[in-house]
Amino acid sequence: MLKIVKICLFTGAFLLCCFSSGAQNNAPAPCGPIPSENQIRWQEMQYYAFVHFSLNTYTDQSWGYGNEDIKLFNPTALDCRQWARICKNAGMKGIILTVKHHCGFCLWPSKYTEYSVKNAPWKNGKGDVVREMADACREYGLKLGIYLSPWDRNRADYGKPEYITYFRNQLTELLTNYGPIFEIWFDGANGGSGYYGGANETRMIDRKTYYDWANTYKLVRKLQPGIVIWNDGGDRADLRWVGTEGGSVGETNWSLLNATGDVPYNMLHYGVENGDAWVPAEVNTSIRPEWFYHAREDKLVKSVPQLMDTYYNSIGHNGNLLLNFPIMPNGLINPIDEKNALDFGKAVKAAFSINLAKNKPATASNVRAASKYFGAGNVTDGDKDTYWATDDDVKAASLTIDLGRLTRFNRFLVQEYIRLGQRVKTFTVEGLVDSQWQELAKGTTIGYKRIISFPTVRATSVRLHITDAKACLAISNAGVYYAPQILAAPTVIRNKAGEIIITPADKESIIYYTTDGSIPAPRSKKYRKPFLVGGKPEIRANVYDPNTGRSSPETREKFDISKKDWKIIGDDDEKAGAVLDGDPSTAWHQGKDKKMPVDLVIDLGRMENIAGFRYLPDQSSWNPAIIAAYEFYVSENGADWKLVSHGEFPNIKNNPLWQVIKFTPQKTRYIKLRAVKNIENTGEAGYAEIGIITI
Ligand code: FUL
Repeated sequence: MLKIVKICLFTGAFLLCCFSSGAQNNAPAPCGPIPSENQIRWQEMQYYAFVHFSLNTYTDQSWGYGNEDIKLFNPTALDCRQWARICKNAGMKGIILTVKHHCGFCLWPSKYTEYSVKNAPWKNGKGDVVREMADACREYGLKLGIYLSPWDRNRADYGKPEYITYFRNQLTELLTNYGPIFEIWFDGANGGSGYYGGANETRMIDRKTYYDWANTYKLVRKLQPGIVIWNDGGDRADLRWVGTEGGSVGETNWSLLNATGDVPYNMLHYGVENGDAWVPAEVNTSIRPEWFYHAREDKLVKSVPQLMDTYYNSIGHNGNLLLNFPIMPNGLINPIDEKNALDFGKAVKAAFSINLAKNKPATASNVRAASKYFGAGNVTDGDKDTYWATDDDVKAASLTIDLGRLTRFNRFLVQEYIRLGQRVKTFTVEGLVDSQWQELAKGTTIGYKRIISFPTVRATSVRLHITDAKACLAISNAGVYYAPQILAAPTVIRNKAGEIIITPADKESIIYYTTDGSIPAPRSKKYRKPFLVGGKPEIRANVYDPNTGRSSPETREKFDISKKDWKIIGDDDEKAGAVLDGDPSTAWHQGKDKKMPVDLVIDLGRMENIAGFRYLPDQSSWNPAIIAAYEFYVSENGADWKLVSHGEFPNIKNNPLWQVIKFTPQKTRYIKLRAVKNIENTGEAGYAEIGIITI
């Protein structure tokens, strides 16, 4: 009996084997270029960190010139384990460290230069940041990547063939001594002015030939066979830049480029549909406006809603996300950056940890050879190695997932089986609502992962309808999610006309507000559109999610009189309106070609009794036009002026926030803010907003 069972089992297994290997042989042929194993491993990482730390951290620069004093490098609390802990807890899978930025200073004690940590006061020259980073990554289960700037403004031999030997020697040190390196970053900034060992001159190189990338790549791959190479300057590497550091890649995003030829912005941002090389997109962006730390940006750290946008525009668009932390001079990640990154990680988890389509039955309008091996169920089985495929001539088909009951959702996630290339050109997503199919969203490419957002819907089934593809379909995964609303305090502004505009972080949120000083709640007024309110209103507002019954923290704004009748005098530049539009994100600059002082004169339209003024500098980064010293005048007729206040705005460079200046009450119709000095001693004065304090 046992023998019979054994024979049966053996025969069964044999038949199954024949069946599946037969089915496998019938797999779709690859469509165009396909990823290497290294690229697949990299793509599956999805999210990892950049860390910018160098002498720039101590000089408040973004690019060092190459002559910065090594003695400046002396972090008092440097702790790579803090960086690794934060990255790990934020959901990241690795860290890429700027071991040498354009200034040439090396964070490891390289044998080949004196311009490194070995001559810094930090740890008496015995420190090695790369070693500490590698150890911390190992401890926290993160992968390590290296940013080694090809441009070196310190080296005397930069621009000569000898420098290439130096560069490769350094690569050899880095790729030999610090364990496995998952990615190497060769930045595209190349050649220009610099110290160059004291020459202080401009050196240009031929970006295409100088570095002899082909041989450099050979060396890199020999030393680290598992690595992926990012290069924005030279020969095509494994990964591509997306043409912007703003944190997004195109909604249409092919993981393809041409192996040769120039790569203009549109190719970087959208890929090349019929490209002949697999070069997927890495979206690099910083959690602050700049890459290196500047105290003045402490108030400009990206918020959770901003980071979520970045997530949908990178990972949700078939890209990987490389998010930068600028390290502070003490050697740590700033607590605001830490909090926002961790909260962002939690928001991603809250949105994507429950796949409502998991293990749900799926059917398709076509299944390759009508074989179970390529069946629709493969997209909901949670196995990344199985996929639904169609017959060779079927480039449009639909897949329906039965959710089993009325289900609330607002995100659809879909993945192609990229081992066979990237195929899908267009698709729609539909929901079965009240027994009717309703279109929820449309999309173009899919690639490794596409996440599509739409207003919350309640449906019993979801249908992916692929409307066009380059070849038959191979879809490995589909998911349906309900992402809770981002309950961040809304922004409240009052425009020039005196209207109140309230904007939530999440388009779906319901906003409640009050104008009588009471706490906003679901029984308060619901905000629908901008509304006019007179006098000096106080607005309190928050957002509310009826699905969870949770509210955001509130925003409380007290406004002074309306600016409806105000006029900027003596300047007819249309953009000047930005000063009075109530929107902190718009700004106007004047006096670019002038010398200080620069005056901003405003006619208030009638006599007012004022006891102070408010100034908000331009909020964009790296602008010199922030007023540092001022005089403030009043006038009844616009001709005879009286100085009522003067002085400096303390710490405005580092902290460009609202400045509030009070003085003894004055009756006036005209006001004049005179910029006496800006933070860079140039002739330009910039303003995001100007206000007055009336009594
Ligand atoms: C740029 C560099 O010039 C920046 O300083 C920064 O390192 C960024 C990641 O790449 O091209």
